[in-house]
Amino acid sequence: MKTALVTGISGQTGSYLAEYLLEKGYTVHGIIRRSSLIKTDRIDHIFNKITLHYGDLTDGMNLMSVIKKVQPDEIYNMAAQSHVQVSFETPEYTANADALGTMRILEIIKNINPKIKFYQASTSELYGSTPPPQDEESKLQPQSPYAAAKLYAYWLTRNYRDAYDMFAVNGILFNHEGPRRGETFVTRKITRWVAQYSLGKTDKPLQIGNVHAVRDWTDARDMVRGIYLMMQHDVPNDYVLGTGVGRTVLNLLTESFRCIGVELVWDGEKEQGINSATGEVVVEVNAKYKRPLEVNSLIADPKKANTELGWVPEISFEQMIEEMVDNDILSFSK
Ligand code: NDP
Ligand code: GDR
Repeated sequence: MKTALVTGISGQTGSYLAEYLLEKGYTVHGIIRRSSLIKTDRIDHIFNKITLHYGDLTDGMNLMSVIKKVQPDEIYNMAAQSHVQVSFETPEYTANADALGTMRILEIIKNINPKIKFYQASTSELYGSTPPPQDEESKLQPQSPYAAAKLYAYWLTRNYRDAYDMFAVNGILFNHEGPRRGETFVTRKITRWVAQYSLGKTDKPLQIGNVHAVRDWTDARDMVRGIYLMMQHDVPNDYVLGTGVGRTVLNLLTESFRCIGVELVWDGEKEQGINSATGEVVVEVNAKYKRPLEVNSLIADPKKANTELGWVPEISFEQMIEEMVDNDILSFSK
């Protein structure tokens, strides 16, 4: 039986990963941060099957003692300050957690047991202004403090693999979503608002930023399968995971409203979304949600993962959004 340590286990993808590893027969440990309110909603249902340790990526001594105690076979570094817009306001903290945090874990592995396998949660944000489609060979041109911090972590993961013969891999994951997605990311922000609208619980239009940005949205559960396959492959390598289909934020809005039977019409001049049946303004662009630098278009070319890992996503975009809207309707109905 293998032992895995998951940082960021209370986050969206870390929680799905923990479930998946349990299904595979792993003993699962996770690191959570102390907070004044309990934030374990995403892992409450598996609470008795996993072991949690308090910790923080910014605290090297703590990481050292947890890793020594757990003696994992595999470490999945899912923890991060993961919000791109927030990273413009907290660049130093983002670098400390996302860049130096990764370095701390790599150094500990190197020093205490270089046989521990390591997964780094890298991101399509690394490509920044490079036009799509993006694959493992595309130029890395980060456009935010978040992406720059993740670039350091990405390179260090490669460097430790090459220098110390460690099994260290980068999963270069494009956007992934699901009912557990954080509430301030664009998909969940929209599905939550749409759910409230369908229940008559909104008092003003949804406030949104750039509706023209293109992203490749995949279901987080499909991604978790890909992450696992990378870690079980014969040789450590870096892989892009995504569907290969790009959609605008406007497409996402239209699809989310479709789930509640509303046809959304976009007025490009006024930058407003209108309910075609009632004429009501339901979406408004608000500059507050626009970023100092935008990443215009990210669309994966996942050929390498398709051929070398046999990974293909199974859940469609439409299924994923419908599940998110339904799930939000359910929780707002309580
Ligand atoms: P979330 O924001 O949902 O989860 C992040 C997790 O990291 C939370 O458990 C959070 O804890 C924890 N965390 C944050 N800061 C620290 C810290 N200093 N020390 C320890 N733990 C910390 O992110 P996702 O699950 O969506 O993403 C997982 C990883 O994948 C992240 O590294 C993200 O950058 C990366 N990624 C995500 C993509 C996506 O589309 N979801 C795409 C590509 C990469 P708490 O609950 O206390 O805040
Ligand atoms: P992203 O995800 O920045 O791609 O990072 P997010 O959902 O925040 O934004 C996607 C796109 O939507 C535009 N947008 C808005 N975004 C938010 N959050 N809120 C809004 O109101 C809004 N309006 C428009 C954004 O400008 C952007 O173009 C996610 C995170 O999970 C990262 O951790 C991860 O590395 C990348 O995906 C891949």
